[in-house]
Amino acid sequence: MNLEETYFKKKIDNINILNIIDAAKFKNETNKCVVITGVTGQDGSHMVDYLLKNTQYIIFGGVRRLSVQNHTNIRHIKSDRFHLINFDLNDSNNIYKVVEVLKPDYFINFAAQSYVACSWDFAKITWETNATSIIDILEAIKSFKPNCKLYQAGSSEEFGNVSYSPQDEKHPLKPRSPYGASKVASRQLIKVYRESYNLYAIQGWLFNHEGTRRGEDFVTRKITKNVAKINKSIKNNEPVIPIELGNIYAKRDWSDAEDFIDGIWRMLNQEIYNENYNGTPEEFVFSSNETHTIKEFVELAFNCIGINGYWKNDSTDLLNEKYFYKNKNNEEILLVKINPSFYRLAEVDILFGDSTRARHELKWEPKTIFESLVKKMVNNDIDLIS
Ligand code: NDP
Ligand code: GDR
Repeated sequence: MNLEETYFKKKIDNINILNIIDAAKFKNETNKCVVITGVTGQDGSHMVDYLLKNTQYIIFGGVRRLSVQNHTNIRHIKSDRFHLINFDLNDSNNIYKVVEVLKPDYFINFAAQSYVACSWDFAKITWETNATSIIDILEAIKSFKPNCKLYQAGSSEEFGNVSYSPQDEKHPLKPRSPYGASKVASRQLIKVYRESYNLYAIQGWLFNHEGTRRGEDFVTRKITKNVAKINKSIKNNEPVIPIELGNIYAKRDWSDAEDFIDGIWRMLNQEIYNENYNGTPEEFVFSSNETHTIKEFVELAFNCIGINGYWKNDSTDLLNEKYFYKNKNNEEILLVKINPSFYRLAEVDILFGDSTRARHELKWEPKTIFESLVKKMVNNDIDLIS
């Protein structure tokens, strides 16, 4: 049995992760080749779906070596144009080999230590993963495939302690966490390499984007998952376990991840989508242009299961704020309480984007509004536990 037969036989569970040399055998002369890192995560998995649907490209999805696989977000993908490769941002040699051997036309780097809250506990690994490794990617592209287009995932966290709202491309970079600082560093590296070596290397500023594949620690998914559990408990007359949250007054500009994937692809192909393109790629803000508190997200999520709750607070002690509803026996049931261990050492109080430029120049338009996003996430979590 040859490599291809063996591979596709096993591929049914997506368990076969190729070494780079074997992966290169799936390249061909006709189809362009894309490396996407972080494909087990939210954005990477959506980008694979998007490119399989909208292009004929061969896609190599980077996954890191783990003892227990976490392929939930990519398990549905069955395509002979999609292959998994061993990839770890913390290994320079691995990065060089991927670029040298596969010589991709696009390198889309979604891999990151992406959780802001734990970036204080893992400041060094956050820096090495999100910033230092970008030098390796840039060096490898410069040396082995200088016409490869590079997308590096930037963040609204770079704006941090904001100077004005809404934040646009001109807003100063004022990060508040090791995570935010690491994304500012990668932005500067990308700029230096773009200007020094004329690379098509860009880093957009993406505001929070969510969906059914969102990691369960991020606040939106944490809320929708727990709302689904509470819904089940109420239906089964079981005790309700309240959700424990940190700063519910923080404001975020939330969008649907799938809308942003389309925006990233437009940013990577400005010669097609931007009629003002002059040979130098631009970097854009992507946002919903709305901002909401965590508190509002909580209320909307509970509305999706027919609960209109009420907050009780003590203005002298915000940590005492609680969210309740009255059940059919008129008993007061606690749904949400504050746990200070979820507070951050330094908070980004408000993120509120202005994506006017992307909408005009790239003709990008989001499809999903905030209320629909919340409903989609709650319904998905209800389906998952039923
Ligand atoms: P996720 O946390 O869902 O996915 C991150 C991915 O990176 C996972 O596949 C993870 O693999 C992988 N990864 C982590 N460390 C390494 C490593 N050392 N080597 C290789 N792979 C690694 O993030 P999102 O999909 O939400 O975000 C994608 C990118 O966009 C990230 O860079 C994030 O910082 C950035 N971003 C995200 C925003 C958002 O709102 N979602 C907003 C702005 C920026 P594993 O599954 O093994 O852990
Ligand atoms: P964020 O997302 O830090 O914006 O980073 P997260 O959902 O973790 O936090 C958003 C806001 O909610 C507040 N919060 C809580 N957060 C979490 N995780 N858990 C809680 O219990 C909780 N209670 C309140 C936080 O303090 C914060 O203000 C995300 C990531 O995807 C990054 O990778 C990305 O760069 C940015 O969005 C834009």
